[in-house]
Amino acid sequence: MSLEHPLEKYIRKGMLPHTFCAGCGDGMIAQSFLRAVDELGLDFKRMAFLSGIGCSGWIPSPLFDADTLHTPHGRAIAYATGIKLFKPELKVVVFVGDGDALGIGGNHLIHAARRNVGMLVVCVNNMTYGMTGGQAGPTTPRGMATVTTPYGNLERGFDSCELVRAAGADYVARWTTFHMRQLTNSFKKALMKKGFAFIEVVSQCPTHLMRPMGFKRPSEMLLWLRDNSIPIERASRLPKEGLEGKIIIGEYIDSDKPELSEAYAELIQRVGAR
Ligand SMILES: Cc1ncc(C[n+]2csc(CCOP(=O)(O)OP(=O)(O)O)c2C)c(N)n1
Repeated sequence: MSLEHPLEKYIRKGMLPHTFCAGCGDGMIAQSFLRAVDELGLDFKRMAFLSGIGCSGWIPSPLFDADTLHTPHGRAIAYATGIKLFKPELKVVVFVGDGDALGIGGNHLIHAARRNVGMLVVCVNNMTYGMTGGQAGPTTPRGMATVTTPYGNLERGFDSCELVRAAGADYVARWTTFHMRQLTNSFKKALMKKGFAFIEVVSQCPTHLMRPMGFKRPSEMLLWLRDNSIPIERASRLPKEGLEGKIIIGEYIDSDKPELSEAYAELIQRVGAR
């Protein structure tokens, strides 16, 4: 009997045990993603993985035994755009933190969605700048205590899914680390999309947010994610005031608009034929 985990074949040799903090959601997201790849039977060697600087950047790099590129903070989507246009046959997947995707890298995100570049962006929203010590960021909920907002965050968090949908993405969804089965199914759908796909996963950061949130165990953070989530269908029937501080989960859009690298290839053929 083999004792190897069925997903271990996707992990680069010598990379286990991984370096995530105990109770972090990053390992759960990695597993959910690899399960989707496995269930779809995708060729891992025909995929390119990119990440920025941040805890979530460690999900593909160095963990995944595939082509990975660890880019400067906030720039992974720009590198991914270059890869997709140069090698459109590759499935391009980007793992970024909420600070990376919506803070420093916000413009790259908006414009990649507007151009509908064929890639999947997985935004791990742990509600904080994890790697640098738990500062408040663009998705930190209002009122949440962090090291830079000890009396509670005064700002409203970004709604990344609304933003990316409005910018023009083909597929947008939000789940939490409590919703692993839905997340895997969503990964499967997003991986088969031609255009720009974006999945936000709201996750727990036990190292920096567990105590400020008043919890003793990471599992309590998972229950908090469960209790604060509302399916998008139900949210659409509720008054806006009732949704303050809630995590609206589900699919925001599922469409098939023209994808940039395909349009680019057609242009090259058309101009080349002249
Ligand atoms: C250009 C640049 N600015 C700032 C930093 C410092 N920095 C490294 S990681 C990070 C924040 C990471 O937060 P997030 O993107 O939310 O990812 P997480 O670590 O929470 O997964 C910052 C600000 C950097 N490395 N490069």
